[in-house]
Amino acid sequence: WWKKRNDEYDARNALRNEPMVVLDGKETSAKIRQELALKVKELKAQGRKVPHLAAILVGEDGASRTYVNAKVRDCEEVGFGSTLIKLPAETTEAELLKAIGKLNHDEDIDGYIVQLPLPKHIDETKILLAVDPRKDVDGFHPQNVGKMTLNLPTYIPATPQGIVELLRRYEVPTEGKNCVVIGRSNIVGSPMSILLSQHNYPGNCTVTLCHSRTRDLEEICRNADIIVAALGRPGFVTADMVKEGACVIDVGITRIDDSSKKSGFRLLGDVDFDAVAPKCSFITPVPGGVGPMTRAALMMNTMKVTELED
Ligand code: L34
Repeated sequence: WWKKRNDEYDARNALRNEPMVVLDGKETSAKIRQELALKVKELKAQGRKVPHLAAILVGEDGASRTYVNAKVRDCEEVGFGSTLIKLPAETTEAELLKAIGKLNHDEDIDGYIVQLPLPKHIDETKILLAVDPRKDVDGFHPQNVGKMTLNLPTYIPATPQGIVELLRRYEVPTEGKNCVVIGRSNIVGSPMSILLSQHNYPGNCTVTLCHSRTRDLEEICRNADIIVAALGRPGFVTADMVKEGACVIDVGITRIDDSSKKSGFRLLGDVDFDAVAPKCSFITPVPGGVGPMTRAALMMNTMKVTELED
C-alpha cells in the first residue's frame, strides 16, 4: 500500500499545488500517550505490573531539567510509575555507578535512563556500559545498539524512534528516497541513518550521513527527498539547500537568550523554518516537533519492557 502511496505523493509533489504539511509532534505525542494510557488500564485490569521508569539527572543543566521533568509528567499522564534521582554536579563517577547498580538490582524498576550530557569529569561510555541492557530503555548500551543494527527486537534510541513514528503516522513516503542525515552523534544521527536504510517502512531510503568533514554539503542536501538535521546549529539548513517537495525533520533545539520571553530564552531549530517550509511537502516545527516525539518514544520503549521480557 505504501508503494502506491509513494507514487501518489510523487505525483502530488510534481505538481506542488498541495499545501505543505506540518508534522505535529505535540499532537501526535499526546495521541501516543492516550494509547499507552489505555494499555496501562488493560495491564491493571489483568492484574499485571505497570511499567516503572526511572531517570537519573546529574547536575543543574536547565534544558536537561526541563526534559526530565517533562518525562516524569508524561509517566504520570500515562499511568506509569516514575522515579527521579537527582544528583549534584559534583557527583563522582563511582557514585553514579553505584546509583546505576542500585537501579539494576531494583526489581520494581523496569527501565531507566541516565540523562545526557553528563558533567565533563564523568566518562559517558563507562556509564552507558554499566546500565543493564534489559533496563536500557534509551537503547544506548552497545548490546542494544548491536541488536538495532541487525534489526532485532530491542529498545531504539528515543529521538530517532520518535522521528520514525512521526513519519509512520503521517504516512510520509520513504521507499527509494534519498535521505540526508546531518550529524553523526550516537544518540541521533548514527541510529537515524541505520533505521532509515533498513528494509522497513519507514525505511528503504538511500541514506547519506553527513558531518563536519563532509564536502559539498549544500549540493548533497539539494538532492535529498528527506533531510534530518541533527547538528545543533540554529538555522543551519537554509532554503537554497532544500529541494522543492522535500520532507525536512528538524532535531535541533538550541536555547537563545531572549529577555522578551518569560522563560528568558527562545528555542531555535537547525532549520530556517520560515524560509524552508514553503518548499516542503512535510516539515517539523521547533518546538512541538521532534522533542515531544522523543519523549513519546521513551514511553513506548518503557511499555515494551513487558513485551521484550517474555
Ligand atoms: N539519556 N539523554 C538521554 N536520553 C535522551 O533521549 C535525551 N534526549 C536528548 C538530550 N539528552 C538525552 C532528550 O530527552 C534530547 N531530549 C529531548 C527531550 C525532550 C524535548 C527535547 C529534547 C522536548 O520536550 N522539547 C520540547 C520543548 C522543551 C522546552 O521547552 O525546552 C519541544 O517542543 O521541542
